[in-house]
Amino acid sequence: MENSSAHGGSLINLYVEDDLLQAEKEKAKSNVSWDLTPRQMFDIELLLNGAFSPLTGYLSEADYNSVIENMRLADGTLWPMPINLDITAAFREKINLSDEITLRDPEGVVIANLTVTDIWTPDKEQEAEKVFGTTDTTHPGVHTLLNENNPIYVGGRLTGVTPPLHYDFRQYRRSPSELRQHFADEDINNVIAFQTRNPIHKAHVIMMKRLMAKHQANLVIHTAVGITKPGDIDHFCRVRCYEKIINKFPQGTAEIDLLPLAMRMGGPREAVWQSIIRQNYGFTHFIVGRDHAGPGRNNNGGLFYGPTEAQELVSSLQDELNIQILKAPFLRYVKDRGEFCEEHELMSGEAGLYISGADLKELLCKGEKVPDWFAFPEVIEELNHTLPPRSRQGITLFFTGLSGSGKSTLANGVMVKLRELGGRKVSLLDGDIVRKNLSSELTFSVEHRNLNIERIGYVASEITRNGGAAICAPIAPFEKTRETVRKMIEDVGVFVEIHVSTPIEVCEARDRKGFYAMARAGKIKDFTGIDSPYEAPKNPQLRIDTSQHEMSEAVDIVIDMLLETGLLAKPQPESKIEYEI
Ligand code: PPS
Repeated sequence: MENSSAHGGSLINLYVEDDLLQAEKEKAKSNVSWDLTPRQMFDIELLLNGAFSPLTGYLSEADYNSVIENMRLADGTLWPMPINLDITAAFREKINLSDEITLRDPEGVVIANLTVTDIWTPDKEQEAEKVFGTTDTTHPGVHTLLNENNPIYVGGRLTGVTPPLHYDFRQYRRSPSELRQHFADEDINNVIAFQTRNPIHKAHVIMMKRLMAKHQANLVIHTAVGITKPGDIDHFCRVRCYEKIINKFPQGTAEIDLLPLAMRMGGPREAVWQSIIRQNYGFTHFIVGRDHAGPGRNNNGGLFYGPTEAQELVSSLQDELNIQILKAPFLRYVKDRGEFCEEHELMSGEAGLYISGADLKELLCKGEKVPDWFAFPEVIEELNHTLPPRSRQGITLFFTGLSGSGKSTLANGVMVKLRELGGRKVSLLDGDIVRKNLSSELTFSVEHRNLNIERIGYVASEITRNGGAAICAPIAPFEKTRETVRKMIEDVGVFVEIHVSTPIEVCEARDRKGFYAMARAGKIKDFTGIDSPYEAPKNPQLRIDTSQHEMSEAVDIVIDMLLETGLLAKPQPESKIEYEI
C-alpha cells in the first residue's frame, strides 16, 4: 500500500449517458414520484456518484439481511451499512415490484429513476441491535432509525438523472471521479483523508503533519457535511475554520473537500463504511480516530463503544481494503514542556491537557477565553463569531398557563424590560395576537391547538435562529406539543419554559374577558380548565403564580433568572475612564 498509486479500485457511476438522458426525463413524467427527504438526499448523492461503490442502488432484502448480520453483501463483499429507501405505508400502496419510480428532490427536480426489486417491512429494532449494538434511542443513529425513518424499505437499481444541487462551497464539492482525476493530474500518489465533523485545532494539525511526514503523503480534510451528530457546530462555520488553518501545512500539501454524508454515528461499523467511501474517492490512506464516529453517551452515562474499537475493527479488515488505515494518535498538551505528546510519551506524573468538543462549546457559551495552547487565534475568532456567549444567543421564552393566569401581562413586562436592557431584538408572540394574525382560521380543538402552537414554534425558531428573543405566551395546554417546540428551538438556540401557574380559581375569579362565565354556561366549548385539559409542565425552568406576586415583582423574577443563568449579560459597571475636556 505504501507509495500506492492505485486510486481506489473500480468506481460505479449511476448517472445515465447523455444520449439517454431525455428518455429518462420522459419516463419520469408518467412514473409515480417519491419526494426524497433531506436525509435521503445525502444517501442518493453518494449512491449516484459512486462514493458508495459497489452499490448500484438501494439494497435488496437479501443484501440487507446479509449486511446487518455479517457486514457483507449477499455475495460476500464487505459493506457494513444498510442503505435503503424508506417509504410510508401510504406510498407503499402505490407501488409494485418491477415498477419504476421517480425520486425527486424537495423542489420536485428529478434526481433519479428507481427500478423496484424488493419491498419489505424491516424489523427495525433488530436492525438497530445488529448495526449499532443497541436499541437505546439516545444513540443518534438508533433515534433516526426508530423514530424518524419510514417503516417500509425499498430496494432496487438506480439510474441517475440530475446530481443534487449545492450552492455552498462549490469549489470543495468534488465527486469521487473528480477527486481521483485531480490526484492523477497533480501526480499525488499518497494522499490521506481526514474525516472530521469538528473544527480543527493545534493538536489535530500536529497529528496530521506527523502522519503526512511518516507516509510521505498529501492530505485532504474530507469533512462530513451531510448529517452529523446533533449539537455539532454547523458545517458553514467549520469550513470557514478549515480555510483559516489550511496554510498551517506546507504549501500545496493540504486541501479541503466536502463529503455530503448522512453519518449514522455508528462507531466501528461506520469507520469501516467511511474507509470504503474514502477508498472510492481515491484516497490511499484514511485516519481512523479514537472513538471514531462515536455517538456520545448512552442513557446510563456510559459509552456505546470502546474508544479504540473502531480502529481495531477497521484494522482487522485491512486485507480487504484498498486503502491503508492509519490510527490517529491521541495528543495531549504538556504545559511544562510547551508541547503536545502522545499518551505513551507522557513521563510519569506528567499531566496532559485536552479540551473535548463539548468542553470547548461550554467555554464559548460562557464567553470564557479558549486557551492559546489549544486553538489557533483565527479559529477562536471564527468560533466566537458563530457561537456567541449565551447572553448573545437567540432565545425563546415560552410562557404557558391558563387563560387569565397573567402570562400575557408578564410576557409584555418581560419584553419591555429586555428592550430596556438592550442586546437582542425582541418579538412578542402572544396567544391572542397569534390567533388574530397567524391562526385566525383555527378552532380550539386539540388538533387545531397543536397546529397553532407548532406555528408559534416555527416563527419563534426563526427569530431564535437569527439571534433574537422570541417571547411566546399561548395557553399551550399539551405537554407533547410543547416538547415539539422545545426541540425545534433547541436546534437553533436556547429554549426557556416558564409556567405561569396561577390557580384556576384565581383565573376564573379574574375572568377579565368573561370567557370562564361563558364556558360555565356552556356558551363556549372546549375551554381550557373547564371542559378541556391543561397539562402542567413537569420541569419548567421557572414557575410563577401571579396571585402571589405583584406583576413588577414577577417580571423581576424572570429577569433575575435570565441574569443568573447567563442568558442575559450582567450590566457592566460604569466606565472609570476620565475624559479630558
Ligand atoms: S392554545 O390552546 O394555546 O391554542 O390557546 P391560545 O391560542 O393561547 O388562546 C388564546 C386566547 O383564546 C381565548 N379563548 C380560549 N382559550 C381557551 N379555550 C377556549 N375554548 C378559548 N376560546 C377563546 C382565551 O382568552 C385565550 O387568551 P388568554 O390570553 O390565554 O386568556
